[in-house]
Amino acid sequence: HASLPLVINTWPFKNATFTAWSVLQAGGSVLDAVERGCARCEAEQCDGSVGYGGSPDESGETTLDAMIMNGNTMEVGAVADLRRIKNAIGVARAVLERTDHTLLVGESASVFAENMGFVAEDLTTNKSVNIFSQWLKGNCQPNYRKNVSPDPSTSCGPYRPRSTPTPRQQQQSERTRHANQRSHDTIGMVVLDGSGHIAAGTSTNGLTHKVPGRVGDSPIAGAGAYADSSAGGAAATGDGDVMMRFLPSYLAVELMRAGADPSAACEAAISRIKRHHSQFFGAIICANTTGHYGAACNKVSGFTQFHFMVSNPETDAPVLKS
Ligand code: SD4
Repeated sequence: HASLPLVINTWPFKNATFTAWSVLQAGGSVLDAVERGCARCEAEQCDGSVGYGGSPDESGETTLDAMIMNGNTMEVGAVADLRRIKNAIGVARAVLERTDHTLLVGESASVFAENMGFVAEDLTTNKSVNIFSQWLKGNCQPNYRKNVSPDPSTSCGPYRPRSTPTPRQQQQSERTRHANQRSHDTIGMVVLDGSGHIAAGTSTNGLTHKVPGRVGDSPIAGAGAYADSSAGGAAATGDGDVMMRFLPSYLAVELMRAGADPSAACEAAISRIKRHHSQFFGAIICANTTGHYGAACNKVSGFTQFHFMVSNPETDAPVLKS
Protein backbone atom coordinates (compact mmCIF):
# COMPACT_ATOMS: atom_id res chain seq x y z
CA HIS A 1 0.00 0.00 0.00
CA ALA A 2 2.85 2.38 -0.68
CA SER A 3 1.91 5.33 -2.79
CA LEU A 4 2.17 9.04 -2.46
CA PRO A 5 0.76 11.45 -1.55
CA LEU A 6 -0.74 10.09 1.66
CA VAL A 7 -3.08 11.36 4.35
CA ILE A 8 -3.70 9.25 7.44
CA ASN A 9 -5.52 10.25 10.59
CA THR A 10 -6.74 8.70 13.81
CA TRP A 11 -10.37 7.58 14.18
CA PRO A 12 -13.09 7.56 11.50
CA PHE A 13 -12.90 11.33 10.98
CA LYS A 14 -13.47 11.08 7.24
CA ASN A 15 -14.22 14.73 6.55
CA ALA A 16 -10.86 15.69 8.02
CA THR A 17 -9.10 13.19 5.73
CA PHE A 18 -11.07 14.43 2.76
CA THR A 19 -10.26 18.06 3.54
CA ALA A 20 -6.53 17.38 3.90
CA TRP A 21 -6.52 15.41 0.67
CA SER A 22 -8.35 18.20 -1.19
CA VAL A 23 -5.84 20.72 0.08
CA LEU A 24 -2.98 18.62 -1.36
CA GLN A 25 -4.83 18.17 -4.66
CA ALA A 26 -5.29 21.92 -4.87
CA GLY A 27 -1.53 22.40 -4.54
CA GLY A 28 -1.42 23.15 -0.82
CA SER A 29 1.56 22.13 1.31
CA VAL A 30 1.63 19.24 3.78
CA LEU A 31 1.38 21.81 6.58
CA ASP A 32 -1.70 23.34 4.94
CA ALA A 33 -3.22 19.87 4.65
CA VAL A 34 -2.62 18.97 8.30
CA GLU A 35 -3.86 22.35 9.50
CA ARG A 36 -7.02 22.39 7.40
CA GLY A 37 -7.76 18.71 8.01
CA CYS A 38 -7.56 19.06 11.77
CA ALA A 39 -9.40 22.40 11.63
CA ARG A 40 -12.29 20.62 9.93
CA CYS A 41 -12.59 18.41 13.01
CA GLU A 42 -12.39 21.42 15.30
CA ALA A 43 -15.25 23.06 13.43
CA GLU A 44 -17.31 19.85 13.35
CA GLN A 45 -16.51 19.04 16.99
CA CYS A 46 -15.53 15.51 15.93
CA ASP A 47 -16.91 13.09 18.51
CA GLY A 48 -17.21 15.95 20.97
CA SER A 49 -13.55 15.48 21.76
CA VAL A 50 -12.04 17.88 19.26
CA GLY A 51 -12.82 21.57 19.32
CA TYR A 52 -15.22 23.69 21.36
CA GLY A 53 -18.04 22.44 23.58
CA GLY A 54 -16.48 19.17 24.70
CA SER A 55 -14.60 17.72 27.67
CA PRO A 56 -15.40 20.41 30.27
CA ASP A 57 -12.77 20.48 33.00
CA GLU A 58 -13.49 20.47 36.75
CA SER A 59 -14.60 24.09 36.51
CA GLY A 60 -16.78 23.47 33.45
CA GLU A 61 -14.50 25.11 30.90
CA THR A 62 -13.41 23.57 27.58
CA THR A 63 -9.72 24.13 26.86
CA LEU A 64 -7.82 23.02 23.77
CA ASP A 65 -4.45 21.42 22.98
CA ALA A 66 -2.98 21.27 19.47
CA MET A 67 0.31 21.02 17.63
CA ILE A 68 1.68 21.01 14.12
CA MET A 69 5.14 19.89 13.00
CA ASN A 70 7.04 20.51 9.79
CA GLY A 71 9.17 17.43 9.07
CA ASN A 72 11.41 19.31 6.65
CA THR A 73 12.54 22.06 8.98
CA MET A 74 11.72 20.24 12.26
CA GLU A 75 9.80 23.33 13.35
CA VAL A 76 6.92 22.84 15.75
CA GLY A 77 4.10 25.14 16.78
CA ALA A 78 1.82 24.17 19.64
CA VAL A 79 -0.74 25.51 22.09
CA ALA A 80 -1.90 23.95 25.33
CA ASP A 81 -4.71 24.84 27.72
CA LEU A 82 -5.87 27.33 25.08
CA ARG A 83 -9.01 29.17 26.13
CA ARG A 84 -11.81 30.90 24.16
CA ILE A 85 -10.32 30.27 20.71
CA LYS A 86 -11.90 27.58 18.54
CA ASN A 87 -9.22 27.04 15.91
CA ALA A 88 -6.44 25.63 18.11
CA ILE A 89 -4.38 24.14 15.29
CA GLY A 90 -4.56 27.47 13.47
CA VAL A 91 -3.03 29.12 16.51
CA ALA A 92 -0.41 26.34 16.67
CA ARG A 93 0.49 27.11 13.07
CA ALA A 94 0.82 30.80 13.98
CA VAL A 95 3.19 29.86 16.82
CA LEU A 96 5.25 27.93 14.28
CA GLU A 97 5.28 30.64 11.64
CA ARG A 98 5.10 33.86 13.59
CA THR A 99 7.36 33.15 16.58
CA ASP A 100 10.63 31.43 17.42
CA HIS A 101 8.83 29.48 20.14
CA THR A 102 7.41 25.99 20.14
CA LEU A 103 4.62 25.94 22.74
CA LEU A 104 2.38 28.66 24.17
CA VAL A 105 -0.04 27.94 27.01
CA GLY A 106 -3.18 29.13 28.78
CA GLU A 107 -4.42 32.70 28.89
CA SER A 108 -1.22 33.97 27.29
CA ALA A 109 -1.76 31.70 24.32
CA SER A 110 -5.26 33.18 23.96
CA VAL A 111 -3.85 36.71 24.02
CA PHE A 112 -1.32 35.70 21.36
CA ALA A 113 -4.13 34.21 19.27
CA GLU A 114 -6.19 37.39 19.51
CA ASN A 115 -3.17 39.43 18.46
CA MET A 116 -2.88 37.13 15.45
CA GLY A 117 -6.46 37.88 14.51
CA PHE A 118 -8.23 34.81 15.91
CA VAL A 119 -11.65 35.55 17.35
CA ALA A 120 -12.15 35.03 21.09
CA GLU A 121 -15.47 33.38 21.90
CA ASP A 122 -16.98 31.20 24.58
CA LEU A 123 -16.20 27.51 23.96
CA THR A 124 -19.10 26.43 26.19
CA THR A 125 -22.15 24.81 24.58
CA ASN A 126 -25.38 23.37 25.96
CA LYS A 127 -23.76 19.97 25.66
CA SER A 128 -20.70 20.90 27.69
CA VAL A 129 -22.89 22.59 30.32
CA ASN A 130 -24.93 19.37 30.56
CA ILE A 131 -21.86 17.16 30.91
CA PHE A 132 -20.60 19.47 33.62
CA SER A 133 -23.85 19.70 35.56
CA GLN A 134 -24.38 15.91 35.40
CA TRP A 135 -20.94 15.53 36.89
CA LEU A 136 -21.69 18.03 39.67
CA LYS A 137 -24.88 16.13 40.48
CA GLY A 138 -22.94 12.89 40.61
CA ASN A 139 -20.68 14.27 43.35
CA CYS A 140 -17.96 15.14 40.89
CA GLN A 141 -16.84 11.59 40.20
CA PRO A 142 -14.64 10.60 38.55
CA ASN A 143 -11.92 13.11 39.07
CA TYR A 144 -8.29 12.78 38.22
CA ARG A 145 -6.72 13.65 41.53
CA LYS A 146 -4.83 11.03 43.48
CA ASN A 147 -5.45 10.40 47.14
CA VAL A 148 -8.10 13.04 47.46
CA SER A 149 -11.86 12.93 47.72
CA PRO A 150 -14.54 15.58 47.33
CA ASP A 151 -15.22 17.58 50.46
CA PRO A 152 -18.55 16.17 51.73
CA SER A 153 -19.55 19.58 53.08
CA THR A 154 -19.84 20.87 49.52
CA SER A 155 -21.26 19.10 46.49
CA CYS A 156 -17.70 18.78 45.25
CA GLY A 157 -14.32 20.51 45.68
CA PRO A 158 -12.43 22.04 47.31
CA TYR A 159 -10.51 18.85 47.59
CA ARG A 160 -8.86 17.60 50.73
CA PRO A 161 -6.29 14.86 51.26
CA ARG A 162 -7.57 11.46 52.22
CA SER A 163 -5.81 8.33 53.31
CA THR A 164 -4.34 6.00 50.73
CA PRO A 165 -7.14 4.42 48.70
CA THR A 166 -7.81 0.72 49.17
CA PRO A 167 -6.71 -1.53 46.28
CA ARG A 168 -10.39 -1.92 45.41
CA GLN A 169 -10.93 1.84 45.24
CA GLN A 170 -7.78 2.15 43.19
CA GLN A 171 -8.98 -0.50 40.75
CA GLN A 172 -12.36 1.14 40.48
CA SER A 173 -10.89 4.52 39.72
CA GLU A 174 -8.55 2.97 37.12
CA ARG A 175 -11.56 1.36 35.48
CA THR A 176 -13.58 4.56 35.41
CA ARG A 177 -10.59 6.36 34.08
CA HIS A 178 -10.17 3.93 31.20
CA ALA A 179 -13.89 3.79 30.44
CA ASN A 180 -13.94 7.55 30.36
CA GLN A 181 -10.95 7.73 28.07
CA ARG A 182 -12.29 5.24 25.60
CA SER A 183 -15.06 7.56 24.55
CA HIS A 184 -12.46 10.11 23.76
CA ASP A 185 -10.90 10.68 20.40
CA THR A 186 -8.26 13.25 19.51
CA ILE A 187 -7.51 13.86 15.86
CA GLY A 188 -3.91 13.09 14.94
CA MET A 189 -2.86 13.38 11.31
CA VAL A 190 0.20 12.61 9.19
CA VAL A 191 0.49 13.93 5.62
CA LEU A 192 3.13 13.16 2.96
CA ASP A 193 3.25 14.83 -0.43
CA GLY A 194 4.70 13.45 -3.66
CA SER A 195 8.14 14.90 -3.04
CA GLY A 196 8.81 13.48 0.38
CA HIS A 197 7.66 16.33 2.61
CA ILE A 198 6.04 15.16 5.82
CA ALA A 199 3.96 17.07 8.37
CA ALA A 200 2.00 15.89 11.38
CA GLY A 201 -0.42 17.46 13.82
CA THR A 202 -3.06 16.96 16.48
CA SER A 203 -6.03 18.75 17.97
CA THR A 204 -8.10 17.87 21.03
CA ASN A 205 -10.08 19.22 23.92
CA GLY A 206 -8.29 16.77 26.18
CA LEU A 207 -10.05 14.95 28.92
CA THR A 208 -13.48 15.40 30.51
CA HIS A 209 -13.34 16.62 34.15
CA LYS A 210 -9.61 17.18 33.96
CA VAL A 211 -7.98 19.30 36.62
CA PRO A 212 -7.85 22.85 35.20
CA GLY A 213 -4.42 23.40 33.68
CA ARG A 214 -4.00 19.77 32.69
CA VAL A 215 -2.21 19.34 29.37
CA GLY A 216 -2.17 16.01 27.56
CA ASP A 217 0.17 14.41 25.06
CA SER A 218 -1.39 16.03 22.01
CA PRO A 219 0.55 19.34 21.97
CA ILE A 220 3.85 17.71 22.95
CA ALA A 221 6.25 17.02 20.07
CA GLY A 222 7.23 13.37 19.99
CA ALA A 223 4.26 12.43 22.17
CA GLY A 224 1.09 13.56 20.33
CA ALA A 225 2.77 13.67 16.95
CA TYR A 226 6.15 13.78 15.25
CA ALA A 227 7.40 14.28 11.71
CA ASP A 228 10.82 14.03 10.17
CA SER A 229 10.88 14.01 6.37
CA SER A 230 14.01 11.86 6.47
CA ALA A 231 12.32 9.07 8.46
CA GLY A 232 8.52 9.31 8.72
CA GLY A 233 5.64 10.68 10.71
CA ALA A 234 3.43 9.47 13.54
CA ALA A 235 0.49 10.62 15.67
CA ALA A 236 -1.02 9.19 18.83
CA THR A 237 -4.36 9.18 20.63
CA GLY A 238 -5.45 7.89 24.01
CA ASP A 239 -4.57 8.37 27.65
CA GLY A 240 -2.28 11.34 27.23
CA ASP A 241 -1.27 11.52 30.88
CA VAL A 242 0.39 8.13 30.51
CA MET A 243 1.38 8.28 26.85
CA MET A 244 3.28 11.56 27.03
CA ARG A 245 5.83 9.95 29.34
CA PHE A 246 6.91 7.56 26.60
CA LEU A 247 7.10 9.82 23.52
CA PRO A 248 5.44 7.14 21.36
CA SER A 249 5.37 9.24 18.18
CA TYR A 250 9.07 9.97 18.43
CA LEU A 251 9.80 6.32 19.14
CA ALA A 252 7.79 5.10 16.14
CA VAL A 253 9.56 7.53 13.80
CA GLU A 254 12.99 6.55 15.11
CA LEU A 255 12.19 2.86 14.72
CA MET A 256 11.16 3.47 11.11
CA ARG A 257 14.41 5.36 10.59
CA ALA A 258 16.20 2.26 11.82
CA GLY A 259 14.35 0.17 9.25
CA ALA A 260 11.26 -1.08 11.08
CA ASP A 261 8.14 -1.25 8.96
CA PRO A 262 5.39 1.13 10.05
CA SER A 263 3.15 -1.50 11.64
CA ALA A 264 6.04 -2.93 13.64
CA ALA A 265 7.11 0.57 14.69
CA CYS A 266 3.59 1.36 15.93
CA GLU A 267 3.36 -1.97 17.77
CA ALA A 268 6.70 -1.37 19.46
CA ALA A 269 5.69 2.12 20.60
CA ILE A 270 2.51 0.69 22.13
CA SER A 271 4.37 -2.23 23.75
CA ARG A 272 6.83 0.12 25.40
CA ILE A 273 3.98 1.83 27.28
CA LYS A 274 2.31 -1.51 28.00
CA ARG A 275 5.29 -2.68 30.02
CA HIS A 276 4.28 -0.21 32.69
CA HIS A 277 0.56 0.27 32.02
CA SER A 278 -0.86 -2.98 30.71
CA GLN A 279 -4.41 -1.59 30.57
CA PHE A 280 -3.71 1.86 29.15
CA PHE A 281 -6.02 3.17 26.44
CA GLY A 282 -4.14 4.31 23.38
CA ALA A 283 -3.33 3.96 19.71
CA ILE A 284 -0.84 5.27 17.19
CA ILE A 285 -0.64 5.72 13.42
CA CYS A 286 2.56 6.14 11.43
CA ALA A 287 3.95 6.31 7.90
CA ASN A 288 7.45 6.06 6.49
CA THR A 289 9.00 8.15 3.73
CA THR A 290 7.81 5.81 0.98
CA GLY A 291 4.15 6.10 2.00
CA HIS A 292 3.88 2.76 3.76
CA TYR A 293 1.68 3.20 6.78
CA GLY A 294 0.58 1.27 9.83
CA ALA A 295 -1.28 1.55 13.12
CA ALA A 296 -1.50 -0.19 16.47
CA CYS A 297 -3.56 0.04 19.63
CA ASN A 298 -3.36 -1.48 23.07
CA LYS A 299 -6.03 -4.16 22.84
CA VAL A 300 -7.96 -4.05 26.09
CA SER A 301 -11.52 -5.02 26.84
CA GLY A 302 -13.88 -2.70 25.00
CA PHE A 303 -11.13 -1.51 22.68
CA THR A 304 -9.88 -4.35 20.51
CA GLN A 305 -9.92 -2.52 17.21
CA PHE A 306 -8.66 0.91 16.34
CA HIS A 307 -10.09 2.68 13.31
CA PHE A 308 -8.16 5.19 11.27
CA MET A 309 -8.56 6.89 7.88
CA VAL A 310 -6.34 6.66 4.83
CA SER A 311 -6.24 8.58 1.55
CA ASN A 312 -3.67 7.87 -1.13
CA PRO A 313 -3.77 7.44 -4.93
CA GLU A 314 -5.00 3.87 -4.46
CA THR A 315 -8.13 4.99 -2.62
CA ASP A 316 -10.82 6.93 -4.50
CA ALA A 317 -12.04 8.47 -1.29
CA PRO A 318 -10.83 8.29 2.32
CA VAL A 319 -10.89 4.64 3.39
CA LEU A 320 -11.55 3.39 6.91
CA LYS A 321 -8.94 0.91 8.16
CA SER A 322 -8.60 -0.99 11.37
C1 SD4 B 1 -5.36 13.65 25.76
N1 SD4 B 1 -4.62 12.22 23.99
O1 SD4 B 1 -5.55 14.82 25.98
C2 SD4 B 1 -5.67 13.10 24.40
C3 SD4 B 1 -7.00 12.42 24.47
C4 SD4 B 1 -7.21 11.39 23.42
O2 SD4 B 1 -8.35 9.60 22.59
O3 SD4 B 1 -6.52 11.25 22.47
N2 SD4 B 1 -8.17 10.54 23.55
O4 SD4 B 1 -4.93 12.87 26.63
